[in-house]
Amino acid sequence: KYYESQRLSIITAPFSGGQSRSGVEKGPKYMLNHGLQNSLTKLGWSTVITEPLSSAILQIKKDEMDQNDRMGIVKRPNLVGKVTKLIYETVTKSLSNERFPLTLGGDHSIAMGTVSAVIDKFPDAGLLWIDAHADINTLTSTDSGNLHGCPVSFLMGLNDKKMVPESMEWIPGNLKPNKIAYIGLRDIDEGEKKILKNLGIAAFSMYHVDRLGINEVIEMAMRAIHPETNGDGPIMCSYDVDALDPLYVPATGTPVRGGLTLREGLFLVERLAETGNLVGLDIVEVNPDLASKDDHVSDTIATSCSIARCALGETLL
Ligand code: Z70
Ligand code: MN
Ligand code: MN
Ligand code: MN
Repeated sequence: KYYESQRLSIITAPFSGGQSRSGVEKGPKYMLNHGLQNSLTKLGWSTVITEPLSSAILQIKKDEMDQNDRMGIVKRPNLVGKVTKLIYETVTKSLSNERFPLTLGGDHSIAMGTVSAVIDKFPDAGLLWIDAHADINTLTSTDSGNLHGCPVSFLMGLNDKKMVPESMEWIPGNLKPNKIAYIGLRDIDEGEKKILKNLGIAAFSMYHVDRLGINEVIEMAMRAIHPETNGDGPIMCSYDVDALDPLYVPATGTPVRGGLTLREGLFLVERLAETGNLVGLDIVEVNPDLASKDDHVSDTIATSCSIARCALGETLL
């Protein structure tokens, strides 16, 4: 239904400023070195690589990486605001050229840019947030001050306008609570639980995956974000690799045991590909520096590239 001409942009987002562990900015390079572009070409996608942060980031880093970029405990709000705006503009350009945006992170703060751009283009898009974490902390609820734990609150406009730093004022913040569903949750802060509950957000944790099975959970999630059409409508998928069990993705910033199996994690995106409704995909939180054994890096990169290929039709006949 969408992207029938099979055009795609791989958008690199080598950004680590939304959290405190360096190395996650190396994710895109590792995935590209694994041969991701070539494998997508083999699937029939005409693919370009776009690097929104290649030159700008260096200057921005010099300006902002200093200790002054803080708002209370919130770390690097100006840097995150500027970087995510650049990503937003690049995803917007990709979409206006009818190219599927596949964005490679980087930490999950980059989704402020990618999801905002997809919603501009597809106002009725629903968001599937695949993650061990809810990433819905606000500027006041965050305990860590890491903005990769907050992108959903900005996408939904939950933060007090007077508190939002100028650099983040560009975020439309128009995502409605009934347009997001989570899959894979298992490490949620108390403040986040209250937000999810108060807003009635569809949140499928590992409990639901065990109880209902991944197939039923996906169908329920799609129906939650597109209730009027029984699940049929454009879908943006923001995929944090820590949704998967650390067995398959050990090299990530915040591994949490008891996650999705490899097949559950791949089936999820295979099903999205099958619907023809997927209009954008992020793959984030791949951190090659956080491997304690040699094969941890290759396992993590191989799994992350599989997510992209399955989402883009590899296993469809
Ligand atoms: C916590 C916070 C988070 C990923 C950690 C953790 C958020 N809720 N997200 N790792 N990918 O800091 O707000
Ligand atoms: Mn996570
Ligand atoms: Mn926590
Ligand atoms: Mn996340």
